Amino acid sequence: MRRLGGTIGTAAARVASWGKARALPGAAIGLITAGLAVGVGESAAVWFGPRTAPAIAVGSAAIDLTPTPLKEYAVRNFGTDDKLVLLTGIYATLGVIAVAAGIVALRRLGIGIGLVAAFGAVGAWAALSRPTSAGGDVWPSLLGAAAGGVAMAVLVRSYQYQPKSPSSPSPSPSPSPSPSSRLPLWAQNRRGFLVLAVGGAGAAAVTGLVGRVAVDRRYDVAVKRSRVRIPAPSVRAPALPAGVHPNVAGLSDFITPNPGFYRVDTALVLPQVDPDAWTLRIRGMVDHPLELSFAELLARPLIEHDQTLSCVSNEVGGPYVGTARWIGASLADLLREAGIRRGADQLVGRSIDGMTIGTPVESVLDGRTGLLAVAMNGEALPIAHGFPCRMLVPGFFGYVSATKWLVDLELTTFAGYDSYWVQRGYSQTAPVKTASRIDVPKPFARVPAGAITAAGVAWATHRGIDAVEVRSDGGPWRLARLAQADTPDTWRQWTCELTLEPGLHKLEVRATDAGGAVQTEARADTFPNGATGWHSVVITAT
Ligand SMILES: Nc1nc2c(c(=O)[nH]1)N[C@H]1C(S)=C(S)[C@@H](COP(=O)(O)O)O[C@H]1N2
Ligand SMILES: [Mo]
Repeated sequence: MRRLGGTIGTAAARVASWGKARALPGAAIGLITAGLAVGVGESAAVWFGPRTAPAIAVGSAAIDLTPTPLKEYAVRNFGTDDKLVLLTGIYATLGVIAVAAGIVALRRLGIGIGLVAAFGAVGAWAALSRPTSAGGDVWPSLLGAAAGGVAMAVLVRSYQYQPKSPSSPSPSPSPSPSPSSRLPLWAQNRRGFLVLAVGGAGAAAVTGLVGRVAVDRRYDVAVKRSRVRIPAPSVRAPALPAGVHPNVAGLSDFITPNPGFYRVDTALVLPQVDPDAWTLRIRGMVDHPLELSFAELLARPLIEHDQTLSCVSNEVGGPYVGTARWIGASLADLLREAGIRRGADQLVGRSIDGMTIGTPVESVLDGRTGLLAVAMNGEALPIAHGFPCRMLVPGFFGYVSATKWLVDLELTTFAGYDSYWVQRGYSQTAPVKTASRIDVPKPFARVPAGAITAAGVAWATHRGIDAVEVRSDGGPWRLARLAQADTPDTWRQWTCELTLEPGLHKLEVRATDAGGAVQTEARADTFPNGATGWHSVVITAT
């Protein structure tokens, strides 16, 4: 027993000291390998396009493959930061695996190289899985993996030629001299290893940073966007009535400024669409397929129109809603020019990055102001909001009406085609549900007891809002004072004076749409076609 124990003890000590001796250089080798692979991949993406960079490709594939409930969770908890969280997660995972691969590689180089190759394959597969991918998209991942593999082999061999220190006996077989002959003599000692490691880390940093900056520069369309001149619209929106916005501190602006407008999309890197090269195709079940340049789109009669846009993922009381003054060409006019064939009931918008969004043809043609929008609040569409052209159809959630970076319109049927979110379980079509929100007071605010003014917004886009009611502590509903309406396609602001005793209070709000339907109290999840329920805030009067 003693002997056995002693043997195990010695073996454990050996493994431990072996592990210790190799943990640090192994981790360094792994991280340098991964860094160089990612860096070379980023540099190669300068040629093959921003979405072919390995981490971006893997992240984009992950977004498309993520089960809907997890995606809902991410949107709920990380909001617009969800993409940052995802990329951080990808880099962290890569880092952990890289450390392990480096340590393993010191013992078995083949396994380490195999892991690097596997990662290259995953990156290449992810790049190919993009809906708009081309064969060349695999190169950044493959070149990155090749660079990483070479770096790993060189570093491992160089490290193995260090003189063995007596305190860390090596259980691995002595390296055979043949591979060493491929390394120059200077690399076959500790100093040589350090030089190689520092050089590898430097090369990783340079290729990564230079690649990233060059990609941003080469594909950035901000300068072209700044040169776009939007012609004066032939149909102007009426001036905003003076009374659309009650002057209450903390109440949302009536027109949401562009920088504060919510953004929801699956784009890990913003599509950079060159307006000079942009075209819009209209095809499918039409008599005359059309193709339009940006200049031709701008030359059409332009319509200015105020519209509230909201997201199906908006929770009761949530922030994914905003109102803007848009300018665009009439969607219905263009479709009529193309000649819609009988039976076409779905209009599918495609973006340059392959997003698909399906809208009922019937609604587009029923007289509402659907736009091929080119401007938002007095400037060309911001890149994040779809530059150079997006679709808008008032009355529907964004995922079934508001394709950004639009390049293609296809007339088809609902029976024949499911768009992106429909493939993931959401409803084929989803009219905006009547909703209302308390902006003031904020949740858990402390307010002076006595008279207070509550204020907020309510929307039933395209139907319009006829009434808003507020109550405290489950008491009788009181009619709020409605601010002036802009159009049925925009939200409506409201205020309500309340008198509160000292103590804790729960305020609730509900709206009635212009058809007389009262917003339902029944709670529904955002999936599969939008949340319902009354928004409430709990406050303390003191
Ligand atoms: N190309 C593209 N268009 C898109 C999306 C997208 O992911 N990709 N998301 C849609 C969704 S879900 C919404 S709610 C709106 C949001 O528009 P915004 O980001 O301009 O507010 O865009 C829609 N258009
Ligand atoms: Mo959305």
